[in-house]
Amino acid sequence: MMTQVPASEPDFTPLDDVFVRKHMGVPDIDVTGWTLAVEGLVERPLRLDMAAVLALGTERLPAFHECFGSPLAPDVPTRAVAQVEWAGVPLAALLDRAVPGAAARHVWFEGADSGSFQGQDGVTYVKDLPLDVARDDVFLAHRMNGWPLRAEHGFPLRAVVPRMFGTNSVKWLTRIVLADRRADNVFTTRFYTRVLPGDSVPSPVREVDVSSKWFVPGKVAAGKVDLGGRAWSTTEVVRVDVSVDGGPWEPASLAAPGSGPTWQRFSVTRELAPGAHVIRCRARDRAGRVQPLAGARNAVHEAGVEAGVEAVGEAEDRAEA
Ligand SMILES: Nc1nc2c(c(=O)[nH]1)N[C@H]1C(S)=C(S)[C@@H](COP(=O)(O)O)O[C@H]1N2
Ligand SMILES: [Mo]
Repeated sequence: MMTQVPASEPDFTPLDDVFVRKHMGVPDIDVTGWTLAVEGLVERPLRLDMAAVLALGTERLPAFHECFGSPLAPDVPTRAVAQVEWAGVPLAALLDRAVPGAAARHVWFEGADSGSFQGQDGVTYVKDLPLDVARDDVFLAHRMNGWPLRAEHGFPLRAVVPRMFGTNSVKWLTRIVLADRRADNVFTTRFYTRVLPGDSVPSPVREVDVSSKWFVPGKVAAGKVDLGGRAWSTTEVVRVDVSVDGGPWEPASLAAPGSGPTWQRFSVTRELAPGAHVIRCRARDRAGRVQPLAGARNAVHEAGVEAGVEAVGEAEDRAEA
C-alpha cells in the first residue's frame, strides 16, 4: 500500500551543487550601473535600479528547479534538478506599477547575455509567457539560499518561473517588455519547443513533466538500506513506485506535498545483499501522468547501488548505537 507521510520541511540543494546552464557565457554585471526596464504596452514605463527593486519588499519562494536539457536532444534525460529558496519580489508588484495596456497579452524577459549559439551570431536570451501566466507565477529573485545571486546564477536579478523548466527563468534580467504578440527569438520559437503528447504542433517548453530521481550514495553497507529520492510535477505527486533488481513495482512511502512548488520526498527500506544492485523509481501525479519507462527525458530513473560487506561510515555509527 502507498503510505503517505506528512509533508517534510523543504530541503535545499547547497549552492555549490546547483547546476549551472548558460548558452552564451556569464555576463560581468556591475550592479551600480545595472537597471531593469519595464516597457512596451504599459501606461507607466519603469526603470528600476537595485535599490528600487529592494524597496518593493522581499518575499521567499522555496521551489524545485529543473533544467529541460539540451534543446537539440529533447528526449534525453539530464536529471539536472535542485531545490532552492529564492528571495525577491513577485512580477505582479512591478506590473501593478507599470499598468499593462489593454492590448498587452505577452510578457518578454530579456537577459544581458549575448553572443553566438549554434553557429548564429548576435544572439540574445529572451523568453516569453502569456501575461496572465506571468502575472500569477513569475518571481524576480535576487537571492538564492540566503545569499546574493552568484554571477553564474543570474546576478543581480533573474526571473524564476516555478513548476516550469529552468529555461524559462531568465538570468541577468535587464528588460521586461509587455507586447501584443510572442517574442521572436531563437530561444522562444526555434529552440525549446516540443510536441506534447496528444498534440500535432510544437509548443514552447514550459511546464515540467512528472519526474522522480534517486538521491542515494553509490555505495552503502549491505543489509537493511534506506533508499530515498525526490519526486515533482506541475501538480501533486500522488504515488512513487520503486523496483529493485528488476523486481515488481512496489509503492514507496511518499511525503505529502508542501504548500508551494517544492518537491516531495519518497523512500523505501530494502534488504540489499552484498554486491551490485539496480534501483528504479517511477512517479505518478494527480493529473494521471506517469513517467515513461524509456525514450523520454522524464523516463524512469535507474541508479546503481553497490552494497558492501565492509560497513560504510553512517552504517557503522548505526551498528554502534
Ligand atoms: N539569460 C539567460 N538566462 C537563462 C539561461 C541563459 O543561457 N541565459 N539558461 C536557462 C536555462 S536552460 C536554465 S536550465 C536555467 C539554469 O539556471 P541556473 O544556471 O541558475 O541553474 O537558466 C535559464 N536562464
Ligand atoms: Mo536548461
